[in-house]
Amino acid sequence: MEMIIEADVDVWCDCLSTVMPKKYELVYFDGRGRGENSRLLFTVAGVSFTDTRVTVEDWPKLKPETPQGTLPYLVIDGKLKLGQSLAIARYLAREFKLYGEDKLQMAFVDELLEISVDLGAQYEKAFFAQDEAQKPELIRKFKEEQIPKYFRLLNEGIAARGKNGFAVGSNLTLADLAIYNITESSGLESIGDYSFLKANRDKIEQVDSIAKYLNTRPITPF
Ligand SMILES: N[C@@H](CCC(=O)N[C@@H](CS)C(=O)NCC(=O)O)C(=O)O
Repeated sequence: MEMIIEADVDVWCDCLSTVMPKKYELVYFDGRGRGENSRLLFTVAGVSFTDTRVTVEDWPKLKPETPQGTLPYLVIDGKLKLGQSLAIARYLAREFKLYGEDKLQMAFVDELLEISVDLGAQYEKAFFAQDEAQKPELIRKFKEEQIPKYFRLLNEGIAARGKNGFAVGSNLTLADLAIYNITESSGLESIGDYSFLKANRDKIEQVDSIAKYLNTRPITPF
């Protein structure tokens, strides 16, 4: 399945067209998972991209053509393929100036991004466990132990690094999007207990381009 996601041109400046590659294609499964941070970056930047969603049936024949045998990967100008979700997200965040305003802010963005990755690893361990018999217990532990631990870390991080609801500094960055994405996957039942995290989610949902995207993106189980 392939969708061309047209940019909402009003939200981004003309100057990008002179420095940006002309064409982007993001290739991932039909889920949010490791692809969604990049889709959100395109959305916020107002940059069009082709959103290619590979089916489980088509995956074995595509796998050998991917940079590291995994998804997602990004195709730039129809030729250059970049693998690894974090490399892609960081590249796009730098290109779209969504990586913080100075080197220290960039480090803060990385700090929160890495916490979201750690939480994502715990989420995968529980929800994608191969052993079906063990799965309910792993999910229980995830909810009772991992969510409080990582939501607290994210909450404290936002309190320490952000302003006016944003995770780092006073503008939207990759950190906001990574936190938005992983908290959605982890489960939002207890988010009200974490006031900075909750305020951050609310802030991101109020961004026009994101609100529009959330209303139109495919609904997927992960
Ligand atoms: N470190 C890689 C991990 C990529 C990864 O494991 N992707 C999974 C989907 S989320 C995948 O491609 N699974 C299919 C396979 O390994 O054959 C990244 O962040 O991009």
